Amino acid sequence: MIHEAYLSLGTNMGNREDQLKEAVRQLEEQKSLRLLAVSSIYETDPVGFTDQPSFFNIVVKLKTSMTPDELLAACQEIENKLGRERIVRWGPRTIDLDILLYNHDNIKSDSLIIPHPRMTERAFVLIPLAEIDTAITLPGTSLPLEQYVKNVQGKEGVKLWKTADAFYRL
Ligand code: PH2
Ligand code: MG
Ligand code: MG
Repeated sequence: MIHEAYLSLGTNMGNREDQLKEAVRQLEEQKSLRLLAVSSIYETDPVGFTDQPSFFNIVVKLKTSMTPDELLAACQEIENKLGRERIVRWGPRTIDLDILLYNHDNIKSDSLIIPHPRMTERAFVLIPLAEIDTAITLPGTSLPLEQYVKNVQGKEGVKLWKTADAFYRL
């Protein structure tokens, strides 16, 4: 079975563009996964704990034969790999890979909640997601993605930092 999934990637330490590039490259190297789209890079104000540097965020779309738990493990492995390097170079963990959507599934397990529970409120997720796919609807919701994007427009200082073409070519 081939599944379609979307991931959100974020980083706010070290060389943010290099870390995103390296994470995307490592996703591309996975045998049972194919990247279908990579968004532009957005520079975004930190959400939640605000006393920290601004983030770079992207969203990627992919096809995979992995189960959600296998995909989560692959994401965590990439976080660890980049994290290990960062411990040597710059200290703390600097990349986060979150599964946003997996097919149209609603998943609640001890390890995973899909769709990502806070994604409909987060401009740093919705704006890059809408860039690669405006037409999707989110499972368990009645509004189209566009409507959620309208609701968060102008929040969280989401600024286009580098276009998809200039950032990463698949
Ligand atoms: N990730 C968080 C918390 N806050 N803020 C922005 N702008 N971007 C993120 O990726 C982000 C955040 C926790 O994972
Ligand atoms: Mg996160
Ligand atoms: Mg995470």
